[in-house]
Amino acid sequence: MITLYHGKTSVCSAKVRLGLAERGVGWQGRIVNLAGGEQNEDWYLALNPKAVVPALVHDGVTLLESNVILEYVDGLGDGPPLMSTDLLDQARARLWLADCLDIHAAVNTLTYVVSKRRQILAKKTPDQIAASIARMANPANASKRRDILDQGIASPHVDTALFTLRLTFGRMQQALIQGPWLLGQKYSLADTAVLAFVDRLDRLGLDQLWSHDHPAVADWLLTSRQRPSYNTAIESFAGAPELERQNSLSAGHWGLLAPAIGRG
Ligand SMILES: N[C@@H](CCC(=O)N[C@@H](CS)C(=O)NCC(=O)O)C(=O)O
Repeated sequence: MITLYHGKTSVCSAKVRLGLAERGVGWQGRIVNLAGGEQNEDWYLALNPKAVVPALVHDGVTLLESNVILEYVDGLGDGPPLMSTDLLDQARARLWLADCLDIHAAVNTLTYVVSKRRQILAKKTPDQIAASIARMANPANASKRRDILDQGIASPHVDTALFTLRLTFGRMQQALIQGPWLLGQKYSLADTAVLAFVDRLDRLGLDQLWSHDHPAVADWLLTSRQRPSYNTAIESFAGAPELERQNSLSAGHWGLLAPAIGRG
């Protein structure tokens, strides 16, 4: 039996759900309420002391880190895995998986800077914010959250995020010219790994990060969303992307980020 501990709109969770859907692997889910801080409760810390999702338990064994889980579930499905048997293609796919660590940090930064920060500041008093940060079991995540809530667009995390994303979309454009997929003709684990992050940025109304200079990314996103796994793993949890994008645009997300672009 496979149990996935995941967050509905968590990008790292969506990445694993995509892998499960692509490979037709059966699973049962336990949603961890991230906004409510459930990841910091003792029962979850016993599974993942880093207080982050996803965690996957298979026959009593706990696996952590979305990259590791993704490669594991890829091996569980019937038929050929999404990770190629060619050594060079494996290395190229693993480079995308490795990049996902930085890409996730960047997407997390922008999610908080353009969207969640405003919601949190509007809903919670300074004392409530301090208390919820004090409850965060992971000190690295807590200090990043504090900095972004305090500084918003001026946080140094924003420059780091924009640097990462400039490299990412440049690299994606270059790879996708030989596409339609990141490794060329064949859909691979690299595409599965990266999709949830680009999908989130698009939902945040930040598609101008790639739409002018890296148009192949937009085509790849469109094609990826047409795969049945997208609906099963992302849309059925997060809702319709276009609706969210329109809401994000009217909330002025892009306008908030744009001044930082020349700086990043
Ligand atoms: N490197 C980890 C990162 C996991 C991670 O940071 N997950 C986020 C959700 S996408 C989380 O659980 N955040 C907890 C929090 O915000 O307190 C992975 O890829 O699994």
